[in-house]
Amino acid sequence: MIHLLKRFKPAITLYNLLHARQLRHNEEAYRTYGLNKHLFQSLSSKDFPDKTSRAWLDQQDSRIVLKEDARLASFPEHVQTGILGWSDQGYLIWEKFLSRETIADINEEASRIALSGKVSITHDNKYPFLNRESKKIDDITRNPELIRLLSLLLGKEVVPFQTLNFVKGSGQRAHSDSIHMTTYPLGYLIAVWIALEDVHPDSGPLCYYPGSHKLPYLLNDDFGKISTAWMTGNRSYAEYEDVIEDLIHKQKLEPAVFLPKAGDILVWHANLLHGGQPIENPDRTRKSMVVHYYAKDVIKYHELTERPSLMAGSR
Ligand SMILES: O=C(O)CCC(=O)C(=O)O
Repeated sequence: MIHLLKRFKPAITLYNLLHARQLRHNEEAYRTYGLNKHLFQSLSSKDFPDKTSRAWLDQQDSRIVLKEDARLASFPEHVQTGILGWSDQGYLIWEKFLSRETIADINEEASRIALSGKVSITHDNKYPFLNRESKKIDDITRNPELIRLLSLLLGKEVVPFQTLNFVKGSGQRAHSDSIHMTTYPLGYLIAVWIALEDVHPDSGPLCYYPGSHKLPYLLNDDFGKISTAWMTGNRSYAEYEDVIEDLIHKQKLEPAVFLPKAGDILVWHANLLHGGQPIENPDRTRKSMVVHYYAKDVIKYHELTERPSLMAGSR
């Protein structure tokens, strides 16, 4: 019953009406991109004319356009290499980005909030939106050096949307974040994975598929999730994951495994396939935090659920 209600478009509109203030961030972007819908209505890729990324480093090669760019020199040398390889690889790693003291602070804040029961765990292993509960965590998401890097990669101002904290590995199957957090034009999401402890290979590390961001974006229609005037499409998330798994086999993509030290970060592209490796030792923790960012001035929504994104404190 709940499942049907979540797919019923008038119920989505009602839910959105109750969260009207958090939808205002889309107002100007609807005008900019000529979207003739009300802010409260459901939204999916069917409402847009194309599935092309307009992010500048998808349209041009970072190795060419950033080689002589003065902004490059302000980043550590290994990060400069990552930035230059962005168009080709779809990810970069920044080692020792956060100090051990900052990591200890985040871990302390995360445990404090978890123990307080203020935020409930989702999908068995994720604490969402701890940035709304802790100024220290929120400050990390707004770290000026990080924002400078992400804005350079997207070619637009970025805003944090969501944090996800993990104590253990996610064991999540491979996916592109653009099925969950979607933009029009496409390509304007970017994510940062922060190691909150040294990651052990048995703990279910993050894995990712270098170069997979260049594959076409796989959205609802591409796995048969077809909506009607009244209902959003009826396909499960597992069916999406099956299609991605097939794609990985067909394209013979090889995963890379991220085994960072505490404080290292990995930044990934809106369409880079990634997931969590199986957990070999369930006693091991894998403390980590993901921050998802949108470009500020694009349309932000959730393709899977066909809802516009709610941005707390927007405008
Ligand atoms: O940390 C992981 O294992 C996966 C996280 C992830 O897929 C995500 O946040 O999009």
